[in-house]
Amino acid sequence: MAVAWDELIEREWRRSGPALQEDYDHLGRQLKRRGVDIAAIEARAAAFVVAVPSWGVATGGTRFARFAGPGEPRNVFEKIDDCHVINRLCCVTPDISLHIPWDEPDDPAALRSFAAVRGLTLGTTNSNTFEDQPGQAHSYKFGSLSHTEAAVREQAIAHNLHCMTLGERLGARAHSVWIGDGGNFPGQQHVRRALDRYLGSLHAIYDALPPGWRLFIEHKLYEPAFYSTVLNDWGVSYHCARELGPRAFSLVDFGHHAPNVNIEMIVARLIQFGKLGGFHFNDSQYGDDDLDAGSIKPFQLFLVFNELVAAEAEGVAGFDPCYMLDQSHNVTDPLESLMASAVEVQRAYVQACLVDREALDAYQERNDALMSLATLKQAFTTDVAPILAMARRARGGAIDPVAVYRESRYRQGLATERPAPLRRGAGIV
Ligand SMILES: [Mn+2]
Repeated sequence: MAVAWDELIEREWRRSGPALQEDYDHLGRQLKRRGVDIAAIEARAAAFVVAVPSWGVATGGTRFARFAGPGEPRNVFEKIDDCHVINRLCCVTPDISLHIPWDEPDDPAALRSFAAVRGLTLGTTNSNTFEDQPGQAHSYKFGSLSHTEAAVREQAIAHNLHCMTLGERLGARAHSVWIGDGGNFPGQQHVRRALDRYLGSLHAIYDALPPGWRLFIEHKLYEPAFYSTVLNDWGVSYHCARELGPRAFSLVDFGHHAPNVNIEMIVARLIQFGKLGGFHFNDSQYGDDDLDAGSIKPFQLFLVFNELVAAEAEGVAGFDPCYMLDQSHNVTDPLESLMASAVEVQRAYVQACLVDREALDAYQERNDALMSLATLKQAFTTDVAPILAMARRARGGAIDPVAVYRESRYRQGLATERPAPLRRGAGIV
């Protein structure tokens, strides 16, 4: 669907540019009083990158139902087109995380160049051994990499190796292992043996990791298994990453913890132990709700970035986290949710860049609890929207990505261009 983005963006600038400039200049003076150079912060905002998942541009669902929207992408090329619109407007998502086999291309080289001409890369592959594919020899109903039967484990290992071979042709640099292994009933699994089998399978995958690649594993306390999971928490994830070797890292998905778990503490510890691989951003009220990043607990998101920016500032060795959105958009236009979420994640990063670290260190040394929090709150309550908008503007993006997207009527155009048969049924993605 061809849209005259430049024209729309210029029209927006004529309409909203003067007010933005005024807000930006005012914020610049305010930050200067705090000893902060707004241009330097804007440069950091502009350098920030968060990947979007290929599967995220299609409408998600719950165990109850899925309500497909108009103009859904029908193949991976249309998904890349949608990802391009997101990055075109918010300028923060040039990388795509590809799910195999949902978005497996027949011709990897063609997909890679299709993405490249749109300024996009395909940085990570994600395996799927939590559902059966047509014609598959063995079922994953009772697990994959940790299955009791060696033949099932071997099939799951082979799929992961296939993902990495494909990823090399796509220009990827990391592989993320997805599993649904676990038990639905107490006693169903010998939990220690299941973990031993999982780790054995992971070793085979790790040994085949292409040069320069990183391997990511992701803990989750429940779902699809509802009583126990093989990689149930960050401790087990850390243990496995350490057992595997220096190129294996733990991912933190915001929805994969019990309510009230202090996620920023987990992040700090993984940084400290050199095993933080990156993030799957989303937000959660009860469990793995897959709500939009920053929609429920923006302060938590900020506190996580506070740990990340501190590690960056202190030059922690090997610190190089990979950021990705991992959400299921059930009631919104996925493109709008992804744009808004990318901006929320970038906002938390920029707010964390405003923390007066020297002052915070001094308050911490003096055990001044109240002023330590006040230092964080000063950064968190600063409205950095003008910085984010100017960073987008400088790179040809929109001041308000969602407003320009709606004005473009891109979605309405797709409804005609991509007629889809009515797909019933439930499903997370
Ligand atoms: Mn995830």
